[in-house]
Amino acid sequence: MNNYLDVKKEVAEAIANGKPVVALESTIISHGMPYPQNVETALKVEQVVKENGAIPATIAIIGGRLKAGLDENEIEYFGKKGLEIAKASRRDLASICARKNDGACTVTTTMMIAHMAGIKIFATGGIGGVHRGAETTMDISADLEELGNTPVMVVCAGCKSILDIGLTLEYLETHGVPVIGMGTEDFPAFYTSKSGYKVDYKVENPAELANIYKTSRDLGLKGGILVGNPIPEEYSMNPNVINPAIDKAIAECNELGIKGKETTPFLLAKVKELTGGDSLDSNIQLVFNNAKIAAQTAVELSKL
Ligand code: PSU
Ligand code: MN
Repeated sequence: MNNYLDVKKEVAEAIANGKPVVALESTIISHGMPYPQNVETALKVEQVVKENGAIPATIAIIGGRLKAGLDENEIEYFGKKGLEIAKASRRDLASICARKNDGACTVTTTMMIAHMAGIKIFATGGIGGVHRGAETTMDISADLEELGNTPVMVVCAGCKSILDIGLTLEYLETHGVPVIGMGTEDFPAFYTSKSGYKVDYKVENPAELANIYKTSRDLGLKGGILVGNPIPEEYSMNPNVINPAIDKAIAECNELGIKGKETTPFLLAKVKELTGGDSLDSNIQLVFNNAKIAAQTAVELSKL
């Protein structure tokens, strides 16, 4: 297959036998949450995938090796090292592998490595997108480009309004990426279930998601599919708390002149700081919820 790729034994066996597998990202471990909650959450997410009938494959780069599936020690290593591990997007992949460095995989590189390994379904928290003010900064996440090119289904809780959600959806439309709402007409906004923007199609269950994915592959369409799975009501945040925190984080980011790959981590950390533990708890719960839907979709897909 590929000399840089290591597929964990149980993941490789599942793929070879057409059994359900779900990819999980590692930027959320190293950069998205503090230690030790990041490790606890990463292990629990794997547990949720298993409870719902699929094999988890957390994806990362270790010593220049592309890893499809980590063991507990490797997850602990990623959680402990945290921000010391470089965030790896598409443009970083060759340099990180050539130098035998570690890399925390974003949605982009998780999709790439999942696809190399033959994994079709991926669960995460939120995706990157078109930043507010992108009409002058041109700051658009590589995640959107990857969704346009790589045939992996990404189950997320929408995107945070640190982004321009309307422009993010426009960009996805241009690149031919279907945006599907899991049980909703509204594209979710991560901490809250509604962004005010509509999805392209609403589905009622994971079997429908599996059917759309399979049909997309049968048609030979090249890109991915984005699923917006709203945060469960009991964990959703009060918009009057979260929105001012997001506005404040963006204002500070602009004042400090933060740019490029630092923008998203800065905004995420600032929002967390301003909203305290509440947003962390919501963040953890929505990832579990996405892992469940992704696993159930992978199970349905394995029957088709
Ligand atoms: N948005 C979130 N949570 C995240 C990220 C984005 O709400 O954890 C992470 C993901 O790994 C995503 C990456 O793929 O940030 C996007 O970074 P950028 O905007 O620099 O492309
Ligand atoms: Mn960017």
